[in-house]
Amino acid sequence: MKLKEQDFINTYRDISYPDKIDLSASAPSNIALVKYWGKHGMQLPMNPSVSFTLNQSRTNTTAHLSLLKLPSKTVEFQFFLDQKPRPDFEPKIAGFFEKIKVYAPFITAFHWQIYSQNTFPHSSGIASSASAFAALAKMIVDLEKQLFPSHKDDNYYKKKASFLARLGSGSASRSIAHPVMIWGKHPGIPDTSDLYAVAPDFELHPVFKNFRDSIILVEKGQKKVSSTAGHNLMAKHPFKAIRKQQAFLHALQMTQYLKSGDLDNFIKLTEAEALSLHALMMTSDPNYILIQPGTLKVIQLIRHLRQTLNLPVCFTLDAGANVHVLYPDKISDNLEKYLFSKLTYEIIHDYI
Ligand code: 2P0
Repeated sequence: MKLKEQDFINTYRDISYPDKIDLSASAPSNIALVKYWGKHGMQLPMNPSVSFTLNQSRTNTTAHLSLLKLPSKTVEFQFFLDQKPRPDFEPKIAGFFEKIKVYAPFITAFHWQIYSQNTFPHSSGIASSASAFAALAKMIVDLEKQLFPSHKDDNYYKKKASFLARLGSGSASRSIAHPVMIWGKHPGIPDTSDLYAVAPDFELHPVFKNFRDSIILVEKGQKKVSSTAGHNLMAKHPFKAIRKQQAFLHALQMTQYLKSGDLDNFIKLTEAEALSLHALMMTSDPNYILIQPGTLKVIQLIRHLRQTLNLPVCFTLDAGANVHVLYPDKISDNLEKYLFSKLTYEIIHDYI
């Protein structure tokens, strides 16, 4: 069932809360196959996106809640990353709490001490906002379940977690379930919504079941241009209309390939999407370039392996220089021999 914004508002009042609550949640990162690039309104996507959910690259979060004597207007919290206080992260989290307060008013009754940890190295260039906000959103939905026993089913709570995560970071909406998630309303894909991501209504074809994503860290460190700034540049992008059209077509085609197991077309489309994303950055005003010489070198090696050894391997890119290498598990040895061992970059081997 499709849910509306009002369906996510918690309307319970006058509940007596426990003095102390401990919460924990874990959420994975995800890699978009069809990219979310451009947004409007309250974190609504310009076009639908389709992603693989990763497994190893995750954020694990715990929170110790203490009941306040008087409920506060804003959420009172402290944030720790790897056990160290990180006030520099607090404005973004405070903004998230502000946006979700109306859907989860009970969060203001407590002081939150939040401890977060990523399983991937800090400053590896892997975006942590998707897994971080998904973990926080899952925790808040768990709290709602504990405080307000209701008849609502698991499906509702998953959608609510995705809805809340979206308000923290768009791509976080897709880090709520696995192995494939679709975020954004598409007339040709059932049950899709701009408000939250959903798992498709079909089984992922076995060809993709043991798929791997090895992330080649061409460039570590903070992003030079934030994704939020990149999304905003789409509002007046000269290719906005054509990109929308392309992404709607690609989202539909991608779901068809994931269902039918059409690996050749999956490869073609996945790479086309990655290149479209970076072409949009290179043609915005102002324009910018995130790929590095190393990115192109890895891309050329991957294409060479496909042509000469017929290996079903392809690449995709996030908003950065790192290359995600996607391939079935059964060609891992070949890739180790002909690709990974030839590179000096650090590599994070993950799977979907
Ligand atoms: C994606 N990216 O679909 C695209 C492709 C990066 C490249 O969504 O402003 O951190 O927090 O909603 O989700 C990265 O942007 O941006 C992103 P906000 P987000 O994964």
